[in-house]
Amino acid sequence: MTVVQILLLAVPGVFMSTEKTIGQTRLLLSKGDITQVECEAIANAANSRLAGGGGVDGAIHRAGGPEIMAECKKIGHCPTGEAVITTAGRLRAQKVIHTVGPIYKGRPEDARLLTNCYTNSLELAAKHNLKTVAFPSISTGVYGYPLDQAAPVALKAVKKAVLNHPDSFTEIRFVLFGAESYEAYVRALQIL
Ligand code: AR6
Repeated sequence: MTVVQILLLAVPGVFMSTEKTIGQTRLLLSKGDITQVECEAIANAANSRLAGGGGVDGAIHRAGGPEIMAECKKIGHCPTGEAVITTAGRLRAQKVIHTVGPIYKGRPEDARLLTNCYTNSLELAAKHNLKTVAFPSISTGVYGYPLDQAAPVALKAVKKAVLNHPDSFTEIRFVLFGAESYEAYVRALQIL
């Protein structure tokens, strides 16, 4: 290996793989806005009242229109770690899966609840025969989960769910908002 190659490998994100295949499922990391993604389902980082809010939740409701909130109101509540499904309104996706991440407190419970978000979201997607699913980085905004801890938890949970549902998904994509988030997931993917 040349000195130039060694230096490039040391720069995060350069020459590091941003996808992996698990069985028949492509696990992909991309940067961007999840409201613009063309997957069959997109996940939302919601709150337990399904009341809308800031961050990705606000962006999804703004882009998808009032139909999504109307269904959220009918459902009413979603406990932390659980997931519910609604229409995607005007979005390109067919469905939005709303899941409620834990508010980070630095306890082992956090990782268990964050794992449940991905597991339960993918259970719901499989049940509805939604084969391509996009996730934001749940809990790592307003809910304060450190990215370097959340990324490996998220990827491990998705890997396990894919192995449990070998025929259900063709593509699972993380749509990461900003370089810091993207790079944390790229690092976590290397050791998955
Ligand atoms: N596309 C993809 N990711 C995004 C987008 C977007 N358009 N916008 C933000 N992110 P957050 P949480 C990233 O705060 O931490 C809401 O008020 C963002 O950079 O949206 O689970 C809810 O109603 C971050 O990396 O969700 C809840 O009350 C990630 O999405 C609470 O926030 C998650 O940040 C949930 O907090």
